[in-house]
Amino acid sequence: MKTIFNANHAAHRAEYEFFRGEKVPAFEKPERADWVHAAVQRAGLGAILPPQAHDDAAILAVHSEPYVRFLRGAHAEFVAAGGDGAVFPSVWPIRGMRSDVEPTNFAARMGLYSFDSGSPLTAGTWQATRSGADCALTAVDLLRAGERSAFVLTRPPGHHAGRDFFGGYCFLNHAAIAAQALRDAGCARVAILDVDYHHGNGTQDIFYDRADVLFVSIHGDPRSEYPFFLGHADETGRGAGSGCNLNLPLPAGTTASAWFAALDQALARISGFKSDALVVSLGVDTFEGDPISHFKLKTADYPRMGERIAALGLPTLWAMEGGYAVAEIGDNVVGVLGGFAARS
Ligand code: OKP
Ligand code: ZN
Repeated sequence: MKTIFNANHAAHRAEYEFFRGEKVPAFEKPERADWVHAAVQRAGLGAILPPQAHDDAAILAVHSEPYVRFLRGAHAEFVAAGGDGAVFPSVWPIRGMRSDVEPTNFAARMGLYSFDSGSPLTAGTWQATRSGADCALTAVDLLRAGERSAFVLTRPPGHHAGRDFFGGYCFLNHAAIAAQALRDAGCARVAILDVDYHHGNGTQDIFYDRADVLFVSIHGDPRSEYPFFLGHADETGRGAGSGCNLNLPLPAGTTASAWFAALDQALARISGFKSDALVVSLGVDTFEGDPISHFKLKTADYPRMGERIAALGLPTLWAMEGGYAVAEIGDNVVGVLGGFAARS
């Protein structure tokens, strides 16, 4: 399996984030991608390639133009106004307020285009996530050329980013960009499987009305786990997309046996959808040692995850999402990908 590595990932680097209002050292840090990169090399998973440049069309197919324009210029705008370091939102248009009028005030636009204050926007954030999109599109090109699978190794992650908002460390939704690009390349149906500990609210938001993209997610129950306000089992899709969204929330503390039972349910639904390709949002924050998550998977469980997913027999694009247990993230990711490759 080839890996498309985003060398620009390190341009996104924050000293700290806000967690429940407290300033804490950032969990989503450059070392994460470097550890995975080293593990891919060590395991001999396959060639590690740089991304090819792609234009904005595929990004604008899933994100709104005003959002992309804002994101691209946001940090420069902050600096021009005298700001320095990372910028955080501070005010949001809650229920009953207007989201349809774009304010001129910068802080107000930060809030219009975000849903939390846990996602530092730094000088290199746009460059990092924009290169992540190029990685995702390069991986799509590889699948189009007949590769069975490809791994998008990037950060920051993407699955919390919606059509017109950032949050949860995510800015552009690389998995969604890939899924849409696969559709535009001729796949009639695409399935997305999100195995990150956190519900992929952004991906669900982007495809919720659509019958051509199935979204299936296994995650910590949002009643107690981030992102809290989406990811419940009764969210099944809307309009033409009714029945094309499956959430499998599990309680904090869930161990491998219950997690793999949910995976079987997820895979049965994907199999019945008869898609032409699969995109996996690959977070390994389901690991027992993850500092911000509460499932109990062990390193030895990850190869089995890849093996089960391989049994679908679909061209598969893997997009890196979460995983914050720095010492083990590489082995866990390569465990999944190696398990998949061994059965492909
Ligand atoms: C991103 B991904 C932790 C607070 C939680 C948001 C978590 C985003 C997870 N200090 N902040 O899904 O792994
Ligand atoms: Zn996560």
